[in-house]
Amino acid sequence: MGYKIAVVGATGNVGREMLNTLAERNFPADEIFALASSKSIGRTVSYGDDTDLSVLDSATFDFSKVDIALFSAGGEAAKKLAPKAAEAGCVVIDNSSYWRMEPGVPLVVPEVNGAALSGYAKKNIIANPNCSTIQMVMALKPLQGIAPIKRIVVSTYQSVSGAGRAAMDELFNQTKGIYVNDLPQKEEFTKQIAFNVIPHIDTFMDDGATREEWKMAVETRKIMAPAEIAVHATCVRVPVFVGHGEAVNIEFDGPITVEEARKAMKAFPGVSVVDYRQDEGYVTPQEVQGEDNVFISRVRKDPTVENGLSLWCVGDNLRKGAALNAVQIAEALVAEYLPKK
Ligand code: 11C
Repeated sequence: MGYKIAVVGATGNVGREMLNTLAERNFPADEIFALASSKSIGRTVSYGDDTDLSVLDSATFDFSKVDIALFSAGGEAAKKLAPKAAEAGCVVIDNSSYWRMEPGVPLVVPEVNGAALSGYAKKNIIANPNCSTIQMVMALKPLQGIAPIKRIVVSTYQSVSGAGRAAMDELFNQTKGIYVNDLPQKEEFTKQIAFNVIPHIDTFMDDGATREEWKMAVETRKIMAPAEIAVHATCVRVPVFVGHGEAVNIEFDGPITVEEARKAMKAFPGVSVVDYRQDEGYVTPQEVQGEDNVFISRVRKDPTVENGLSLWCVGDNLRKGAALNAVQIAEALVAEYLPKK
């Protein structure tokens, strides 16, 4: 006997990665349902090496048939369908931003604040954080144990897969088009993404920040609570297919050495430190595609403040940044909270 699982948004970048991750990690599933909007009915998606699942309509699916529903179907589905699924009795793990800041909805990175899961039954919904937040808090949590963190200034270098499959196609087609002097129309990005970088992810807010930048601040504070960390982010899209990079500058309320920081991050589950001050002694986004861990390099003192460190952090935004973190939440749920099957 195992659990019955639904993946909602199963044809998208993250949905497909959720199915891969469930299969790869031998999640104790009896039955898996691949769900998507009505326009994907009739398609199939892979689950593991030799199973194809037919895509079913998420709008008409009976969620009382499943124990856990992993949602990666965007904000509208999260708003309308997630409460319906949760009321039907299954636990929803939602990858959109819709529920993240809702009181009573845990926002969880299991290695960082797994204990927050205990509050899941209030709404039967758990939120998966934004990919750029997840990889940053994985680096911050072990450091917080050495000296309290006061302030973060972070610049992100985010791959196009964060914006979906059509965005990946746009990078590919623009790159090809430039070589043959036939540049396709922009559709997914506001400026050319091939051979360029775009300092604009998600919509603009009244204070001039983008929502992606705002999310990094508020989500970090919710996950790292009760620490009240100030976060100032600049989020930038770069012409990389998979893997986000982040340059993180951290100001502490007490002393911390580079050696202490490296040692603490190395010991933290899900984090690898690759940091040699020589050619190739650091990790780049291209190297982390398909990797589960968050990789830290370029740890160094920031001499311009009393207790400051800078570091470079990279992660696969579709795995730890999305699908893997959601599956790890599901694993923690079955290990500690759901009835045994
Ligand atoms: C990006 N981080 O790279 C975004 C994708 O709030 O879940 C995920 C957006 C979110 O475009």
